[in-house]
Amino acid sequence: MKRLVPAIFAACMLGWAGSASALTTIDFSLAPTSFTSYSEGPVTFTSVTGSLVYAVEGPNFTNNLIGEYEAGYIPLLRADFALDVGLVSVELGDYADDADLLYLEVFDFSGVSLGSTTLLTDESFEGMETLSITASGIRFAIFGALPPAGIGSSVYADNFTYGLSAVPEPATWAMMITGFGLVGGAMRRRVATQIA
Ligand SMILES: [Ca+2]
Ligand SMILES: [Ca+2]
Ligand SMILES: [Ca+2]
Repeated sequence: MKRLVPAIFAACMLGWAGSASALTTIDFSLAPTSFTSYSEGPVTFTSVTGSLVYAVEGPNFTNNLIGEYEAGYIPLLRADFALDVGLVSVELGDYADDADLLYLEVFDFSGVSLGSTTLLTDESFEGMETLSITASGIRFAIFGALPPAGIGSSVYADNFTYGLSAVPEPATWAMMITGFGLVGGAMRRRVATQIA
């Protein structure tokens, strides 16, 4: 029993850590060539303006998403989650024909921003950069490129990654409660032995 208790306790802690670090990446190899809404698992991709989104070859030579470009607005993409998410990461990139202000922002279920990040690439940049945000209770993300006048335009998006919030799942909770109970029981027995 004395060896078993630390082992169960360690297993509980590993289970908790495991639920926080499980990441899923969507590489858009299964996405249709163009769509207004596309779901993969618990994630649904749309454009913020309701326009078409294309799955085309990007600067990393695999399928990327890119918003339909129309003069006068900057196409932004949106990902909605069917459950709370604790991490969002996306690769954004472009070719060397303009400067881009890469952008990722995450929101809770009521639309309150939980964090945002940007990265300015210059006109000579060609390729992909990774933007990521960790926060609890993420329900949707908006990503692409922001305007300042003169820069900003479409950018390509790929390898959209999300991780579930760091909340122990029911099975983990059950294991933890059992583990704490065993630890408590062992401690009580140790106290009883000392008194005797
Ligand atoms: Ca891809
Ligand atoms: Ca560019
Ligand atoms: Ca661009």
